[in-house]
Amino acid sequence: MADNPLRETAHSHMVSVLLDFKGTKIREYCQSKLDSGIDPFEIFAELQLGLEEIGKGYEDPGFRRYFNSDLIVSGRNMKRAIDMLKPLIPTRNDGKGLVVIGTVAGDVHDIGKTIFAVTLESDGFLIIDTGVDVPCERFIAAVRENTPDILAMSSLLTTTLPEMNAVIQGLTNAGLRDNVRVIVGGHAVTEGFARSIGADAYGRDSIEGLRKCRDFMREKA
Ligand code: B12
Repeated sequence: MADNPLRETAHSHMVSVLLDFKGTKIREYCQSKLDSGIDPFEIFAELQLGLEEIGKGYEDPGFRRYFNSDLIVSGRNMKRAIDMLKPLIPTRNDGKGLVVIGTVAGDVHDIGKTIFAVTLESDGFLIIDTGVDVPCERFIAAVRENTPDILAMSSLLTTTLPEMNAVIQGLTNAGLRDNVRVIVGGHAVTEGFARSIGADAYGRDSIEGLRKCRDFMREKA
């Protein structure tokens, strides 16, 4: 585990909480934030900064060195935070729109996708979460069977970006593309990429994603 910093960083405390192998610090961290009246979504956003720093150190050893084990431990701790905070977020279930969501094939990152799903749920959308590493055919079957208003796909790996294109092509070939709006997001996705594959929208983060999903539903009304 990396505890030999090359450089003290802005988010050192969050990083040490995220890299706590036992998982006790993350619970204490979330509880102390809640006790000071901080909103669960704000806690997610803060922790995301810590994860970004770990990601930076994983890819750039000159910054501060992190390893695969650090990605695993920080991912587990972030999941603990989601498990602890999610029940505190009220869901509205007022049928604002139905969203099928998943992380594309080859990619097992599920934290961002889950936070986006929780954000939508708290705003009144109904969610069908197909999970991670979702093959193209499963996305298409979920759209055919559930006729959602929106299909939301997440990808954190540049290597799995082509999957998003394959799903959109698959929807077109199956005659389903005109009935569903497609939004894409995740660390590897850019606005330009979203446009190039013919997605209807790109969300840089869960708040921008929510705003665009609301726009879809307004246009449909
Ligand atoms: C934790 C982590 C892991 C954990 C994930 C645990 C889990 N249960 O999810 C584990 C250990 C599994 C992992 C594995 C790997 N990882 Co990883 N991982 C990370 C890390 C540190 C954090 C990811 C995260 O959860 N971020 C926090 C969330 C909240 O952010 P987010 O996903 O971007 O989501 C936000 C927005 O993007 C948006 N969003 C997300 N999805 C969607 C979808 C829609 C529709 C919308 C609108 C918005 C939206 O909303 C969210 C909230 O605002 C990142 C670093 C980083 N900077 O992201 C690397 C990172 C993503 N991993 C990386 C790599 C390389 C890997 C591995 C290949 C490592 C390896 N050699 O094995 C494997 C791949 C495994 C696989 N096949 O998927 C690279 C990817 C590089 C690239 N360009 O492809 C990163 C960027 C690290 C780096 N800088 O090099 N990883």
